[in-house]
Amino acid sequence: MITEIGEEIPSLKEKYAHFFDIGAAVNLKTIESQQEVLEKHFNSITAENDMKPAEVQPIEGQFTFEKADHLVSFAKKNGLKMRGHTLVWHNQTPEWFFQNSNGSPAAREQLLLRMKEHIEAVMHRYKGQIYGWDVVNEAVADEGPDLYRKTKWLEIIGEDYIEKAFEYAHLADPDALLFYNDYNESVPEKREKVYQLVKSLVDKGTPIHGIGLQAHWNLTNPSLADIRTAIERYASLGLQLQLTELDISVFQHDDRRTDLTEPTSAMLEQQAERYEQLFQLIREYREVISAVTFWGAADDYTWLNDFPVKGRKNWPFLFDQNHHTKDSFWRVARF
Ligand code: HAH
Repeated sequence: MITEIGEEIPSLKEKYAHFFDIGAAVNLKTIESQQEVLEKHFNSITAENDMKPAEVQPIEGQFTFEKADHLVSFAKKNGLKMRGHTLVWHNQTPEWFFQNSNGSPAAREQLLLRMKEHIEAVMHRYKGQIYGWDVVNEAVADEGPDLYRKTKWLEIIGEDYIEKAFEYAHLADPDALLFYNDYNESVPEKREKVYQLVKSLVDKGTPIHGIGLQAHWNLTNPSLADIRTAIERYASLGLQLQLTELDISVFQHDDRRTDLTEPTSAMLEQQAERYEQLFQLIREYREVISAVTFWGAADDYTWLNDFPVKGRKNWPFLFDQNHHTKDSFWRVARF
């Protein structure tokens, strides 16, 4: 495909072949509607929702792998790598995990067993097809003095639920790369907590291989300096890093406007500048960053539509609604 100015559109995954994988989160709709862009520019996918506990084990012992299987065969057919998301999380996890049939809270041993069986079932099914997993997602508290987010996992099992999850995952598939994944990961206060948590795992000899920086960012936050510090800090643990859910919202955190039907040109310019600076920075860290996965592929579909503001669209990616390259794309691809 040739642009108006006669320049051929380079493939992002080819441009970045010597740096890191370029991934996209997908679902059953987007593997069809975005097939071309996925095939040309990406060499890795993640299931946006279809491998979460609520999707694969909605009822105890009843596994529903149809959607996940379909995404795995799409990856296979197109020669894409696949990362797994996610095994242990406080969200999109059915209540049955935490309860007995009479409604009373599950005991620690019961919940550990359920965790182990869940991890085994999912990882065994995709062994050899999924190279790495977000084993624990979002276990750190955003604010305040607490290190651990208050969840049922924590409440019932205690702080060692995290290391247990990694141990079970390593037993289930010793070849899989195991990640701790979180958001607000570059905010200094939370960064130090994530560092402390992961350091304690490493010090205990827990099988963990990487940290996933979700990278749900916007046009100004976090600062490049904070992103750099987070990368340096996490890398000092000797683990590999990935940006696992990258998107750059065109709205500031407290912006609630819902009137825009398309992004302003100022937004697009700022976004392009931001993407350029970000990729310049992360190219410096190619030795420690093994993959950069966007939480979507093109602006026609993003989880940020309606979140966190209902009735508001967002345009966080490198490709527009029609899958055409944005300025943001060219600033990432030309270097
Ligand atoms: C992520 N949470 C999840 O990891 C992913 O599974 C989901 O599809 C989307 C985002 C991020 C998050 C957030 O940005 C704000 C509040 C809670 C969670």
